Amino acid sequence: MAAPGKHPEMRVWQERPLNAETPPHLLAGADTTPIECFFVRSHGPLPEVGGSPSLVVDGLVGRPLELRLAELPARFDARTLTATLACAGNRRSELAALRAIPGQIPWGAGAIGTAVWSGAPLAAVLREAGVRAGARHVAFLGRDEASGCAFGGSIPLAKALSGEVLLAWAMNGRELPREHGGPLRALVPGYVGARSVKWLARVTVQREESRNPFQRDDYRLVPAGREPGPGVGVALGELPLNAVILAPADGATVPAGPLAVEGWALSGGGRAIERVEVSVDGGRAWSQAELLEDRGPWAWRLWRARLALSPGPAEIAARAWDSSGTPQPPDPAPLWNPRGYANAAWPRARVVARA
Ligand SMILES: Nc1nc2c(c(=O)[nH]1)N[C@H]1C(S)=C(S)[C@@H](COP(=O)(O)O)O[C@H]1N2
Ligand SMILES: [Mo]
Repeated sequence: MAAPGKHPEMRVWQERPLNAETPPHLLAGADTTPIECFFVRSHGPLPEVGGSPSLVVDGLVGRPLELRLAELPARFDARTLTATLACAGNRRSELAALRAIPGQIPWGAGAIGTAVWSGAPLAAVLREAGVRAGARHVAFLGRDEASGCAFGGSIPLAKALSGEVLLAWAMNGRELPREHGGPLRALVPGYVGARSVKWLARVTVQREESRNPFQRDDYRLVPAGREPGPGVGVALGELPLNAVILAPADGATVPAGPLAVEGWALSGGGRAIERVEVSVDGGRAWSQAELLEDRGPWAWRLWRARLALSPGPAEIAARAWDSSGTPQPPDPAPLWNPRGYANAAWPRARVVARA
């Protein structure tokens, strides 16, 4: 299966709607991900956005707005930032290997990418509308029909006013591509991808969290042993501290001797990556990885290390720390949850070194 406009080596889980992940070798070595290599996660068909579409801003505001999308760049000062977008279901396959997770795409570690996004800060738009007392959340609504309703979700008002949340119309210096939510999407850095609502039609300031099924039923961390349902568990927001090994591939055969290992580390909430360590014996002894260029608080930090492998099997592991000092959990088993979200266990690559 191939996806139009996408790299031929993308892993296509579903063609219509398009759901495709990036294989590790296309993510390695590039701190921003080219659009043709950027993962796509869509719950419903691409909406037709014709005519002169507008964005409605309503709810608990002093002045409801209806903004023509074409006028946004002239009306608001654009902000450009580098941010990693990660699906909450990234690395689900490792959880599904422990216990089945039916009805969900078994993403590997490639439902993630980093781009340079430009748009109007949501804070500036909300300032123009005037947020009223009692407001606690800001809800987004898309134009697509995803399982019977438009896709939507919400974020806390404090995050919405933070300045880093964009109403984005450009990605990597190009007009926002349709499959990534063009002409306009929300971009919520440091949060699970699901809150970065594509094909944005409406922004509603409100007292409560969004009642959209993708906030109320889906994209919630449900305790193991409970049935997912409306309001069960917590709505996902900030991303956990996470890291992935991009090379060597899990299961690879490599020459014994020096081995280059590379990957990414990312934290939510804008916390900086302080340290990444790698192990060649499954996590008993560790050595420091080198952190590559810092692209700011919302982007992953690429890292690399050189290890020495003796002939035979080896288990390479990695772990990251962020500025809060939080460690990553060693194993995915205690993280298992019915929908398979938020796997942030140490990444491991089992390899065989040949003399
Ligand atoms: N309108 C709409 N917005 C959406 C989605 C969707 O299906 N419809 N999928 C969400 C999910 S789950 C993710 S991970 C990201 C994926 O963004 P991308 O396809 O640009 O990579 O978009 C989010 N925004
Ligand atoms: Mo997602």
